[in-house]
Amino acid sequence: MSTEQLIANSIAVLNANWRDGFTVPSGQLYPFQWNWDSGFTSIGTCLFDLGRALLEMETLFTGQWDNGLVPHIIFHSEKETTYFPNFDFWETTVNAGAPQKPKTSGITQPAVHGFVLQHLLNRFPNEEKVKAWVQRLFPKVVAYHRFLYTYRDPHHEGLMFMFHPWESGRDNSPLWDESMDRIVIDKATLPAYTRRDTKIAAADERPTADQYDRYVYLLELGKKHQYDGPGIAEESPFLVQDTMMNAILIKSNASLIRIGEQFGFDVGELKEWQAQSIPAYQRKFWNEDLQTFTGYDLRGEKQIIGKEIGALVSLTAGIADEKQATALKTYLQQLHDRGFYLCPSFDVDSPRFDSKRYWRGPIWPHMNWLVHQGLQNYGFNDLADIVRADAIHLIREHGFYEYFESNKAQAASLTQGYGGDQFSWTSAVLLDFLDA
Ligand code: 2M8
Repeated sequence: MSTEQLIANSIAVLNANWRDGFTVPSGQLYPFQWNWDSGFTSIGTCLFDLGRALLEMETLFTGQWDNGLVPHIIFHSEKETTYFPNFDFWETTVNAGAPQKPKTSGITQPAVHGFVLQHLLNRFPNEEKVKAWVQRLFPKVVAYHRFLYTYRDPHHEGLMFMFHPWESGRDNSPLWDESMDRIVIDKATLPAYTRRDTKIAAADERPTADQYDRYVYLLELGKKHQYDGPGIAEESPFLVQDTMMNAILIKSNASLIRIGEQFGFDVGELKEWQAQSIPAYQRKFWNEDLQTFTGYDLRGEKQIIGKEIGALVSLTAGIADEKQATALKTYLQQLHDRGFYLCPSFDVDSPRFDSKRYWRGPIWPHMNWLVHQGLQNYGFNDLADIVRADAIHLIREHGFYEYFESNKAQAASLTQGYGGDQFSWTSAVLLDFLDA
């Protein structure tokens, strides 16, 4: 397929997934607005419809709570019943500060918004409507970061925690297995529910039934504590400081500081967060044996051992020092040399690696977009080019899927990707990659 055709197809996917003011990740599988998906979508949409890209983010923030939380799903339509858990299951009315309309979930996702504002400002530095948009959203994004540092950092370390794997964006990563295994399910107390995802995507590419029970358990725990109460940190068996969520938060802090300085906002609080977060990340997450950053299990009080895609986002945020960056680069270079597309979402040598199951091994193009930027930050341009080229190749050959096979030998016999089709962030980051 020619590059012109690829661009036309990407735009067609994004147009088909556009609703009234926002973009769904994939029409069938994910029929609402997802938080970090919208950020990546704006990065692609701005290249052919700037007004829509700006509206996407504004619509997302209509779901912001009084405490600052930006929820992971905004259920703009209450009639759509093909997704579980829907708004009625989340019951966010337990928190008086949750909006009545639009209805939302009660957890969050990676804090991409700050760097999305900066990205669009860099692309359109002289557009008055972009500058006005950035200034309108700036206080809302800062309020969201304040939520994370206030409600998600009980020991005031400068590192936020998550209490549900869905918050990480990498729902089913093997990193969460040990924490998830701690959850003892009592079927009698777990509310009855029916999954919808496995009716749309292949069951062997999605989380298992046991994992889903645990997702529901954690949702109920959040609900019991109004989704922001201190009881969450006290009780949750799943309590993790994640490498990627914290790296993205740090990257967005840096963007907000630059934006604030450009437009004359007070950035004192942002600078304080940043001054604490970067050294804390370095101190707590680096693992010398593994030569990578690892998240921290706050409940088990130990590092979460595993080589995984989230650690690579430390490059994007400029957290890694030269030695650490070189180690991360070597890890990727070796995978490339061994016949893998970059960047597999989990350690290909681990017994827990699964090249086709959701977040346990496959390639996710928006992750390539983040890692590509990170490698460029450190001047690893040849490898950055491979990361970009692999994403473009997989989409060109296998279609606009949610994720892709990482093993080149295995991929050669496939005609399509995995998970949902006609996927928004796949199309959006492809547009940005092709525009570079
Ligand atoms: C996936 O997550 C949702 C729950 O949020 C799901 O499995 O139902 C993840 O890949 C997540 O990162 C993504 O934002 C979402 C929509 O693309 O799908």
